[in-house]
Amino acid sequence: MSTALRSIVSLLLLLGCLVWVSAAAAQMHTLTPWMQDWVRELENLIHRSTHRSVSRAIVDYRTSNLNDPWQILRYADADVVVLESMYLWSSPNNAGIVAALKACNPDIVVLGYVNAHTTWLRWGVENNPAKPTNPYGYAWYNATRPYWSWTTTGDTVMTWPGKVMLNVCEPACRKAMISILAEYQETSPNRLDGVFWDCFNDPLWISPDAKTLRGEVDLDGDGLGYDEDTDEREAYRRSQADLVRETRQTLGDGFIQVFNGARALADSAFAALSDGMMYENFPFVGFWGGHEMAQALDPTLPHNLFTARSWPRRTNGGPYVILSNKDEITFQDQQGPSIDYPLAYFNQVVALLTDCAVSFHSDGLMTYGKPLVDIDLGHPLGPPERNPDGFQRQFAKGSVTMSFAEITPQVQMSYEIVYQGRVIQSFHYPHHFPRHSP
Ligand SMILES: [Ca+2]
Repeated sequence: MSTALRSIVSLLLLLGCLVWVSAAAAQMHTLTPWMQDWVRELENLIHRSTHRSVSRAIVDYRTSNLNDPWQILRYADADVVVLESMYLWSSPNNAGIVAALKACNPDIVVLGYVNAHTTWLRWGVENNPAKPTNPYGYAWYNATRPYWSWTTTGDTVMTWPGKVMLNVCEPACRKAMISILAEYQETSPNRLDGVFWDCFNDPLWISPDAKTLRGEVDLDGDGLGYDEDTDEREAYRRSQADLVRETRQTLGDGFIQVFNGARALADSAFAALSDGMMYENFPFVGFWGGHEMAQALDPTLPHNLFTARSWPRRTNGGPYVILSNKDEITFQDQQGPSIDYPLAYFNQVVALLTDCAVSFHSDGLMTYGKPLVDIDLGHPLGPPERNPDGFQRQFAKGSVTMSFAEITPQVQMSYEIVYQGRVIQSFHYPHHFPRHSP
């Protein structure tokens, strides 16, 4: 099926869905419980643009198949979507998916997850050169194969299990990486709004799971390990900014670049090169020592979230500053049972205070997620105000109040969200409302 035909079919199915929802909503009492949930969720989606005070991101590294109207509707509900480029540029199932998302939500921003300094080993091994199943990954692997990096004893540098580090200090390496992005952006049925670089750290970060290296990382091959080599560390730092600038030269100023990793969260000059940044595992990346959430909102710290949000560019609709946390805390609540409470709900409160976006997830994985209900307080009436123990902010139809008075390493805050005089969501450990699920 051609891309155009596929898009038309998707849209027709979507329109069918909406008509069905309208009809089904009128007959709600005749539906089974799961169908009632489905109808309510679809109604939420339909009313998306006027019923949400928090910008919503979907950061999903895992979902490979978006090719049905239901999936399109779920993802089109977001303001920003980050999906693995391999599934956008290589999967024939997903051809035209970006156009379908934009047909549902013209304002949606779709970003492709791309490697900032690595290649998957499996992208070379798994593919049959005559018929690669992942042509984008295979092209990336081959284009960057001359630029693998090595240790002082000749071992391959891996920064993540199965991911080889590329020598991004080498201009030709960056050129090869960018040429693959440009090629697939130009030729794929999916034209992205930009990329999500994973990841930029300073100093170089290597996953504890990948630390089986023999010898020391030696990007410049001078026999001196990265940790002792001042020039090498500076070259690596400089290469990250160069990669961003060179990508902008090739793909244009309007091509969005969002950074993952800790560097932009503390380095304002580097963040200023971006269109946004993600706090992965917020607030546990970017803030160390002491209570991380209190640090994130401490106006006396130079990299506090109120300040850091102002660092990225605004020329492409941003800044796209995303608070992501896939984890949950488990505790006995007011009625005794053990419950799992997503940390994303604390982050949603922070987003209401700071105008950041929140990414919810599911099952403790970096995949699709959403809050049970969207918070609809209308527009903010001003900036947040400090109260004795935390912050509050007034909105046209309600308010949000949070406090650090009773925090523990596990409990990030207490909070209340009020809509038209009524508490609609709250957390006062171990009490929470709504009780069955936040
Ligand atoms: Ca060296």
